[in-house]
Amino acid sequence: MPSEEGKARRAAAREKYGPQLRESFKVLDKDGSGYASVEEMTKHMVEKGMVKPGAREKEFVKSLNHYLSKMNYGKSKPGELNEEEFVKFWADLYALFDKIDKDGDGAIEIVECVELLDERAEKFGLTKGDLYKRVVSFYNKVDADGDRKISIIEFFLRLPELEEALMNAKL
Ligand SMILES: [Ca+2]
Ligand SMILES: [Ca+2]
Ligand SMILES: [Ca+2]
Repeated sequence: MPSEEGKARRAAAREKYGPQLRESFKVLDKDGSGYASVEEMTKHMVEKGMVKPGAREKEFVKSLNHYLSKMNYGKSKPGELNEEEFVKFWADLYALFDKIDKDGDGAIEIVECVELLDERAEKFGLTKGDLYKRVVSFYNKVDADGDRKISIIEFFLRLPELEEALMNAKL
């Protein structure tokens, strides 16, 4: 739901991450089509070492497709993003991530997760203890490399699942 606060956050993220995203776009659009395909984006992430080839790569493709179809991005060409759409897509993800990453160190620590969900405990009819247990178990799943930090990529890979869990109050 678009709110003034959310709008401001997304605008700030576009400003902050725009230059590096435009830089990435130029590099990854290997065929010079002016569009970033799922394949080009995935390849780029693997080349940069942000996504491990194999199972993680498949998960990345799955998340990407999920959002490309769901969020009405890639309007000018189905399944691909032009430069503006690309910047918007990833900056919006950063905006969401930065909102949870309260201390701004570029990673989501468990305490930041708990803070985020604290206010939902009541809504879900859970005690804080219950909620904490569930957060810890979900956190460990998201934190695939086990370094006790959720990176932007780990976040992206599990976001569809997290959203579903929140919607169905299963978390
Ligand atoms: Ca291309
Ligand atoms: Ca943090
Ligand atoms: Ca991690």
